[in-house]
Amino acid sequence: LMNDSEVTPFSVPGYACQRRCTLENHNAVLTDALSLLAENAELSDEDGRGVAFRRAAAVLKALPSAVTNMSQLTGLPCLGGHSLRVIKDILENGTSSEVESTKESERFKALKVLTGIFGVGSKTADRWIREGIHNLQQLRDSGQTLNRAQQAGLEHYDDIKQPVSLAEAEAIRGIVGRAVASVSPEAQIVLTGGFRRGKLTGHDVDFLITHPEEGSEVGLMPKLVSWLESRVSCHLQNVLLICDVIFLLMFALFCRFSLCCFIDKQTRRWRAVRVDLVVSPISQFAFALLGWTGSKLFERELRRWAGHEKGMSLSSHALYDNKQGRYIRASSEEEIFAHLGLEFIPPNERNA
Ligand code: 8DG
Ligand code: MN
Ligand code: MN
Repeated sequence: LMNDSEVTPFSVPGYACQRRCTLENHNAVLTDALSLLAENAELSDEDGRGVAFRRAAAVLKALPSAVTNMSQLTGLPCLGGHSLRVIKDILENGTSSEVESTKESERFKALKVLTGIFGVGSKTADRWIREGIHNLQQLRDSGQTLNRAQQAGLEHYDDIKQPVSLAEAEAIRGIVGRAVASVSPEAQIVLTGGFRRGKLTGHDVDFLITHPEEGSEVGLMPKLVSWLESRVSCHLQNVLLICDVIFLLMFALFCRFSLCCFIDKQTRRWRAVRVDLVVSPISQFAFALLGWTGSKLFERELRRWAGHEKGMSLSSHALYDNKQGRYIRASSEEEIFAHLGLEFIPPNERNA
């Protein structure tokens, strides 16, 4: 063991969008623990606490080696008293009693199971728990009224919980890509989300679609969806069987759809996969690409940086300069980072 006097503290910048963070994590035990507490806070509608744990975890993810001694953390940003206590517990005892008891708590387990159903958020889950519903069987037996998304979510619970592989994501890109090409030959489709950051699995597949001519993207989404509904059904092709890219659950949120489709891998089994489709006009494409690549914390930190340090408002549509009272155009992610006065961070280093 080192003396405190021999320890060189780590040093990282205060905002996650100033840090390069690959998928290599030297502090996974600590960040898993903090992420679990973040998740518990988020599921309990304590977003402030959730963000605090997420920020603390992101700082540890960015460190070049494993933390072995508390004094290495001196001066690091975003590590509040609560997070430091958890880290100390784990360094000294191998586990954190708070994390362990959270993991084992009936309420946390029930919240996880119920919000794991597509279409169920923490408010609904909380109401069900107060009505004595803690698991899927109790939910089925309860006679609760479920909307279409939730019905499909319950029906395909095991599939949707199962991570999507990169191979599956690419297969789905092929299908959606063909559909896009059929309804609008010049339209472009890009894989965003975790897969663009280099992850090999994900909880869904995120696509961003645009058209090189401003305005030609209008109406693309409904055309795409009806093409998928009518043409993809029961289309057999080698190892890939696509049937009924579900009409089950398609809900529009502005121009955003989240739908679920069945694919067959080599197993010829069907499975449901969550797919997020976003259409963006070309003038907003760089902002949409940046906004949908993630990670969620990286995005949040970009917006915090823009607001607090630059007096600007960043969204996945635009960048607005609050002082000058005008929108700032950008046609690439690099330009947006430059406007924000940030060093460009490539997607595979945005894994905060
Ligand atoms: P995963 O699916 O591999 O598990 O992780 P991910 O790809 O990083 O997460 P995600 O939940 O699919 O989210 C990808 C990005 O999309 C994330 O940075 C935040 C962004 N995003 C949403 N929902 C919304 C939304 O409603 N509006 C906007 N503008 N962005 C959103 O997830
Ligand atoms: Mn995703
Ligand atoms: Mn998504």
